[in-house]
Amino acid sequence: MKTRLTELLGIEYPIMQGGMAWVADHNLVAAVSEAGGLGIIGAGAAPTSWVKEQIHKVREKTDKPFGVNIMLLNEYAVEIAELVAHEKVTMVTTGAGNPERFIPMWKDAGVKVLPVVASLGLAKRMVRVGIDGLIVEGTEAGGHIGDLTTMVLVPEMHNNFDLPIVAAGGIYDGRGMAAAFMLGAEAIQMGTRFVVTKEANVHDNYKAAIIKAKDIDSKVTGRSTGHPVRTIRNAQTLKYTKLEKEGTSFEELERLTEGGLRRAVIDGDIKTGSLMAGQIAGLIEDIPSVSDVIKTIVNETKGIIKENQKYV
Ligand code: TUI
Repeated sequence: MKTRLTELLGIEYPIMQGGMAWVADHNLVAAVSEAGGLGIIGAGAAPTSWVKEQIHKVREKTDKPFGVNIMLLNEYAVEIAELVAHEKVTMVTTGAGNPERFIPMWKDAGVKVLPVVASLGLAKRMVRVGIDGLIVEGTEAGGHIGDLTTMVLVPEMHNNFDLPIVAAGGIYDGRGMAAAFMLGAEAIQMGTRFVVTKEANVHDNYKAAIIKAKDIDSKVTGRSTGHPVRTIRNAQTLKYTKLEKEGTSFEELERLTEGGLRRAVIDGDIKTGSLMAGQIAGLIEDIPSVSDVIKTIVNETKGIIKENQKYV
């Protein structure tokens, strides 16, 4: 499975692991990279020292390439951006904002830059500054999201740029990976699928909630405040939706969800925690190892692509 992205990043399979806050630590990242994909540390809201420690711990476990995701709302985003350049991490991804101002520094350090985008306008600005590829994330994804689906966004970006595209949002098996290739992507990124693996340091309650989730359990809150977040519905989303309808201020709504992801991932509080997960939560039924996830999806994708030859 050679694509421009396996070549660019020096990886065996065009499969990346989303840089999820509180979830994507050295353990998960090293497991994904060791299995031939690309693990990505999720800096989330963490301080710079935590990210530095994770980079060093991944390097103790594997000599394979890996990346760092910088959530741009993090108060230490500037420092973490500098750390990534200093450590010469293979690649950096960004979320929840515009990383334009950091791009020249990363390029000078030889760090590959693949921002996560959810709309064409932002992608155009970044391409002008000079990036190596785009992670195109549809609204099916978990956590902080945009409006458009993966099905529409990937061809939209493919029409506009001659850059390798990573499709994200709504992918968890070989059918999704093959479909992403058909839409013009040259790699996929998965988040929720990697949350529910043996290696993910995530509370068992969280993994169980994803396995239990049905199709309609995926909810988006915060559309009215301009900060839409997809989670699995629980007492917290119910309360949030009610307050949102009543026109509660953004600040008050923020207070309700503050620390919610930590509560869910670390404490296993599935009632008032933010159970961020993509729409595919409804389809996930098992807790495999990371290497089984990667092996299975690669085999399924190859099988589906061969099988579809019958149509031509
Ligand atoms: O970033 C993500 N997913 C995330 S970040 C996160 S932590 C968080 N928790 C609560 C509230 C806010 C953040 C959980 N999940 N995915 C990548 C992504 N980026 N999706 C959408 C965007 C995005 C949205 C708007 C990127 C840029 C943007 O534009 C801002 C601008 O400055 O133009």
